[in-house]
Amino acid sequence: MSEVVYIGLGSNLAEPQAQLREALLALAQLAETKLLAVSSLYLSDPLGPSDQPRYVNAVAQLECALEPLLLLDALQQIEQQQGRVRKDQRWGPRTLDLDILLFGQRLIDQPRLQVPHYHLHARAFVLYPLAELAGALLLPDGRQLDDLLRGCPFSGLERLPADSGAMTGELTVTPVTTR
Ligand code: ROI
Repeated sequence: MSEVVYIGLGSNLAEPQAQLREALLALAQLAETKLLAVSSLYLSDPLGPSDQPRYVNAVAQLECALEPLLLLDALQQIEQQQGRVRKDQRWGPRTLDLDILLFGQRLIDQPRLQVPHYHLHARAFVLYPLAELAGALLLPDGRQLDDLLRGCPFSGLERLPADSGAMTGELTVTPVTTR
């Protein structure tokens, strides 16, 4: 059975837009997975230490028949391929972060994976791109995306124009901009 999955993408090192573009190409090639849509790209102020570059963030919508932990393995492999080095510094800069935000209507609480993503509700750089792809989303724990958006101001965020980034060229997913 396939489920609709939302992945958060983030990068603030080594040409962040190119990192996201590479990652989207890799997501489009995953087994048992179809890339359905990609949000706009957003520039965002760093959450965490402020002496790091701004991030580029986006959200991708997949249809996925892999089990969640297998998808997590695949995402971590993409992060590694793109030079992700796990450092000691908490919330430091990174070449690529791929987070499973939502996996169908599943609630997952395992050591390696918590879904919905723990910090989803508090992160404008996740909620606003997610809202582009999924207007009236009901989370599996009963929360409404609209309510989360109301509690999370659009601050420190800048939506980049559609032609500026990851979705051009051989990747033919149309950015969905309903908001
Ligand atoms: N800050 C922003 N703006 N975007 C991110 O993707 C991001 N990712 C992280 C931390 C370090 C928490 N800060 C971030 O992992």
